[in-house]
Amino acid sequence: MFGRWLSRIGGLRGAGRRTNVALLLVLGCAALTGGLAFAAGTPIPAKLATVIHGLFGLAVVLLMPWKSVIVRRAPALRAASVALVGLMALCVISGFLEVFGGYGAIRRLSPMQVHVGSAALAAPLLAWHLLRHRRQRLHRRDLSRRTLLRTGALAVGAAASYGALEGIGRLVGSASASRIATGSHHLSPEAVPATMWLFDRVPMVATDYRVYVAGKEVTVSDLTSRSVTVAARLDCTSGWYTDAAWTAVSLADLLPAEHVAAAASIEVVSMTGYRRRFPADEAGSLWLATAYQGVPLRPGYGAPVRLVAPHRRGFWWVKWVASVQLSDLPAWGQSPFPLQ
Ligand code: HEM
Ligand SMILES: Nc1nc2c(c(=O)[nH]1)N[C@H]1C(S)=C(S)[C@@H](COP(=O)(O)O)O[C@H]1N2
Ligand SMILES: [Mo]
Repeated sequence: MFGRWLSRIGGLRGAGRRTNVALLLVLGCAALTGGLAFAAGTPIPAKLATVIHGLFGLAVVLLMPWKSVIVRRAPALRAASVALVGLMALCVISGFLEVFGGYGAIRRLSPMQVHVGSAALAAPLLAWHLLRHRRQRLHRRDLSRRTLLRTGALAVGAAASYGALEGIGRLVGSASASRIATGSHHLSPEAVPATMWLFDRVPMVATDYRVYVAGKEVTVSDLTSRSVTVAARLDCTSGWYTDAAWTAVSLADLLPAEHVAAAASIEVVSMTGYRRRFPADEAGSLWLATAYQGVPLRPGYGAPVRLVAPHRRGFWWVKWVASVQLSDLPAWGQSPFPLQ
């Protein structure tokens, strides 16, 4: 019955090359906007990226009836294609779990980690899939009124599904209703997990720990004695955020103003090698913290010194800071996301 209804509105029998092209474009845009959602640290760009990402994610789901017709027509299914389907299903299901289920780790994996992980694993399989089925390009005659209408229908379908899901989420009081612009869910300051970006490890810390700030040694007690209390939101891309108070000193108070003015960027390096580079003019909004909620930092959380970067996502908040260096390299001269 449902199938017949679908075939009336869009012609399921018309599923074919154009479905594949549409799916590829939509998947590409989903991956791109997902990445942008991770990169955005401020509310408006973050909201734009997450909403548009949600729309593309839902468009992937809406194309499934057509894609499944193509799959059923195929003479044989390759193992790689079946794995690709499995990973895409995992990606979409974990995406919904993240939005509606809230932050919750199962065996130390959050839905968001499964979501991005499955998308990343699917990428090489998708590339392989495209090589095996490469005669799927767009033709000039595809730019027809009919294609335009179908694209419009897909966009309207995605927007309507998005609106409906958000509405239902609000009505039933699901976690989706209270998520912030980046999509993250609230955790109390005490409940925050010690979080690694990828493969970093908690380092051993010497008792006479020193931080090198523009080449000068600074002790932990030097930092603490110059600190103030900073309220900041730590918003991790694994799907949680917390509002907490940090005891911290501004990099603008530690670095000579004329050197900051002459530099292009500030590189903050961890004892582990993990590092992030910031535009030099952000010095005033970057902080070296030694305590959290009035208590000295704990080992997994960056003790004895970590960065607090209130306007940026969690992966910028370098833990176990070993050095802060001014540099002539531009801030964009780094990988957009850490690799360790
Ligand atoms: C390319 C395959 C991908 C698909 C098909 C996909 C699909 C989805 C879907 C269906 C949702 C739920 C949307 C909603 O109901 O609002 C979602 C949420 C989300 N995805 Fe993806 N996604 C993909 C890749 C990625 C990547 C690569 C990232 C990050 C690097 C990402 C980050 C997010 C975020 C942050 C949310 C939560 C957004 C919110 O709270 O509104 N996604 N995704
Ligand atoms: N050296 C180092 N710093 C790091 C990370 C890391 O893996 N290594 N993870 C980052 C990420 S992804 C987040 S969300 C925050 C988490 O801080 P927390 O452990 O205090 O929750 O630290 C950031 N700083
Ligand atoms: Mo994070």
